[in-house]
Amino acid sequence: MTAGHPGKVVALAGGVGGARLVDGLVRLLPPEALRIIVNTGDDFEHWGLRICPDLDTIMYTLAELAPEERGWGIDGDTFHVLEEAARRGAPTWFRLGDRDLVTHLTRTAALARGETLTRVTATLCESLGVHFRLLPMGDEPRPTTIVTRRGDELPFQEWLVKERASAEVSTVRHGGSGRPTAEVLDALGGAGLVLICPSNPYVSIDPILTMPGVREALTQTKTVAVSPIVGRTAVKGPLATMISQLSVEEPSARAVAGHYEGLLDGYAVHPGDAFDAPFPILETNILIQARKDRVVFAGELLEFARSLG
Ligand code: FO1
Repeated sequence: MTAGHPGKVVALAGGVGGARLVDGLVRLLPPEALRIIVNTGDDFEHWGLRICPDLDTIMYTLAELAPEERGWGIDGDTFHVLEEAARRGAPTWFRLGDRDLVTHLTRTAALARGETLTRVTATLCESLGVHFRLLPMGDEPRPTTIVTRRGDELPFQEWLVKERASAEVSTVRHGGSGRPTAEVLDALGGAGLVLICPSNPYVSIDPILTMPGVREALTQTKTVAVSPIVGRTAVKGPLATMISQLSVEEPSARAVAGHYEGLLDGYAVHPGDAFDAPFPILETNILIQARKDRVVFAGELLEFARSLG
């Protein structure tokens, strides 16, 4: 463990699953003790706008704007723009709400003025009363591409949303420069604990882990992951099928721990999913769709992490 301040926590997060754990952590840690490094591999251009789904999902969740069950977008948003776009023949497979669009318009304009994604994310969070630091993993695009068994190369959102994750995956490709921001490396360097959120390891956590300097930082810091799988099924999204397609393993909490080979000092799994591991396992309820469960689990997780010494 580095000399990092024992209280400084860094969370690596993707979309809905990561947002829910972070929503619990922010009720227990002050802003100066928590940094959230967010996947930008899902980001894409749509309608001429820069869309950052994972950054927005976490921001809206912390602003208490996200719908509790669905997890993304703004609860109660309207879709008049989308309906008009449909009338004019524009692509509407990615549902952008009217209030959600303000985020995309603001971000796209700021980036066009030369602002960094890190800076515009901070401004957007402040405008929504979110006082925690959301750090994009990098300021340069690092688009995730899904290479299907048929050999097609699909941008992530087209695979996930437009094709409803129907095409079998043969590999996941991370594009772009892959340089982490100084803020990300600074957060990792000073961390006493890194939490890998219950996000999809292949498309939400790997884009972060495969950036230079990140994996090395984790090997020198106490690192605890939360399983994104309960039994044989993913808590959210296409993860279970991806595990069977991308690894020789059956989908399980154990398979995900195997994917993080060598990084974990502890692992939280749902009751019944524990296994023989070279690190301690916390077996507790990890289903935290309901807001009230998020802070309960986050508290148990921090206590478990502290118990690791
Ligand atoms: N997911 C969908 O399945 N369908 C959508 O139409 C959709 C729209 C959308 C708009 C804004 C946003 O921030 C997220 C949105 N998502 C949608 C979710 C998103 O595709 C995934 O949740 C993340 O990329 C996975 O982490």
